[in-house]
Parts: sequence; C-alpha cells; structure tokens
Amino acid sequence: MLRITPRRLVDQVKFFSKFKKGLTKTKETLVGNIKKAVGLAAKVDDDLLDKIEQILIESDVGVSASLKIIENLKKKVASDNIKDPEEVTTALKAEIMAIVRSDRNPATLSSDGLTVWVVMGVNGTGKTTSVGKLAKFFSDQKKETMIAACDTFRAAAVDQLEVWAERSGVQFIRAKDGTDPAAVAFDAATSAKARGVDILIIDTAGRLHTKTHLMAELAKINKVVAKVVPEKNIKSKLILDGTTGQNGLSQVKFFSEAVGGIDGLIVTKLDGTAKGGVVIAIAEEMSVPIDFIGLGEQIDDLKPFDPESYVAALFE
Ligand SMILES: Nc1nc2c(ncn2[C@@H]2O[C@H](COP(=O)(O)OP(=O)(O)O)[C@@H](O)[C@H]2O)c(=O)[nH]1
Ligand SMILES: [Mg+2]
Repeated sequence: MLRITPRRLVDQVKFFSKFKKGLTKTKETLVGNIKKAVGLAAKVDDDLLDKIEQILIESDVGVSASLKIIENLKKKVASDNIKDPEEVTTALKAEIMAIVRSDRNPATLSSDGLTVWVVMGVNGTGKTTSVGKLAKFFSDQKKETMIAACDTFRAAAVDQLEVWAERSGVQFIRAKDGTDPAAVAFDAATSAKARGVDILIIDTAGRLHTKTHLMAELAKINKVVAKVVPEKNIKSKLILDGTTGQNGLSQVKFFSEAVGGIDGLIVTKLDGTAKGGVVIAIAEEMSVPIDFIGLGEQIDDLKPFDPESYVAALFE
C-alpha cells in the first residue's frame, strides 16, 4: 500500500488507521451520503448520478473533478451495463482513485547535500506545528534535521517551535525578535551546510497575499538561501488549512507567483473537517501535488499523503 519506505506490517496498519480516524468526518459526509443515496435508489439512472454529483460538489470535491467523475461514471455504467446501484459505489471509488493517484514520494530529499524546505502560508494554517511534525518525521527517518524559526513577528511562534524541536531532538536555529527573517534563513542554511544536515526546514510568519512587501520577503528568503544551497535543492512548501476547503485554493496561485513556483502542498486539519474532499479538487485542478496531510494536533499526526490510503479510508 505504501511507497514511502519499506515498513513493517504493524507500521502500515498504524499509518492507515491514522488516515481512517483523521478522515472520519469527510467519510461520513461524502461517502456516507453517497452510500445513503445508493441504498435508496431502486435503479441506476440519471437521477442517482445527478444526486451523487450534487453530493460531490457539496463536499468540496470541486466542480471540475465532480463533473469529470460523473461523466466517467456514466460511461462506465453504459459500457459495463451496471444495473445494481451498489456497484456504482465501487466504480466511483475507482474514478476518485484515478484522479488522486500519484507516484510521487513526498519525502524525497536531494541526493547531493542539503535540502531546504521553506514553509509558507497565511496566518493560522498550521505552519509552525507542521514544521515541528516534519522535523519529527525526518528525524525518525534517520535524516539529520534542522529547523529554523524565521517568524520574527511572533516571539511566541519561535518558542513554540523550540518546544517541538526539543521533542524530536533536532537542531534548532532561532531568530532574535525583530531581525530580518532572510538573515536568519541565511544563517540557518550556512550552519546547516557546515554541519552536514540533510534537511533544513524553515518556518516563516503567516502572511496574506495582499501584503506585497511580505510576499516579497518570501522571495528574499529563497534568494539568500540560494547563495548557500543549489536552487534545485530549495523547495517552497505551501500550507493550506483543510477546513477552508475550496476557499483556500486561490492561495496556491498567489504564493506560487511570489516565489516562482510551489513545489508541494501540506493540507492541515483534515481531522477537524468534513471538507476533506478538497484533496480531490486539488489533485484535479492544481498543478502542485499534496506532499503531506495533517490529521491531528499530535507530533505524529502529519503523514505523507498516500493516495491509496486516502481513498481506502473514505470507502472502507
Ligand atoms: N486538528 C488539527 N489541528 C491542527 C493541525 N495542524 C495545526 N493545527 C492547529 O492549528 C493551530 C494553528 O497552528 P500553527 O502551527 O500555530 O499555525 P501557523 O500560524 O500557520 O504557524 C494550532 O492550534 C494547531 O494545533 C492538524 O492537522 N489538525
Ligand atoms: Mg506559526
């Protein structure tokens, strides 16, 4: 099921149960309502498929993905002569899988030296917590890990991150209040390189895309890090709050424009929302892949996005 690293069966079971538990609300709404509609349907007809389309759209799957799924379902119903409404659920699962499928290994680091992830997003999306969880993830993978707190607006954010760093035993670089975040990022990259670190994860302050100077600051962070690390090893990771569903998607465009491309997304708080269908919308509409998903507040609650586990968690 998993492509991340060879895991023992018990780890795989734990990994999947985290997906299952975290996605419960989405499962209940999205798949729960579809199963209800299928259960009530006497036959497979346009009424049933229209109802399913409506449920998909209402569950933040997005208009584009929903239309595609239904169009393909209609073809499948005709070509396979599907008469039993229950079989529609199986076909639907396959269509969703076709959209979210990916061969990407989100935890891949550069094979030639230091990789730097610059973590960005609007306020409160879960940047700092995700950085802390990522540090734990990579240190569990036996990677030499460093985190840098470049949120120089909020001293509390720096302290918060230090606690996470201590918990996972990774190296930590802190910004002094009011210092230039780019200067801190540069120091961190220089020190990470000197110490033979595999991955440096940089936490940044929350910012709205309308604040031009703050968006420019992100570009500056990337630029100074590039003085120390080859550009291809610097990855911009955008944190999206899963509870905002479709509404969060415009952030991808703005942040991407600011930094010249987002490498991957981290979608947080999927445990607290029924809007987890947004994962399907992202896979269909965005050219940026989902790397990790947040499924809770604990340190082990950020998981590499595994499409098969996602779909299985919703349907099983
Ligand atoms: N339930 C849940 N809460 C999360 C998740 N990720 C972050 N949070 C919470 O969201 C709030 C804001 O997180 P924080 O990392 O400080 O956001 P930042 O402002 O983007 O740095 C905190 O209360 C976190 O515990 C998640 O995956 N699930
Ligand atoms: Mg923060």
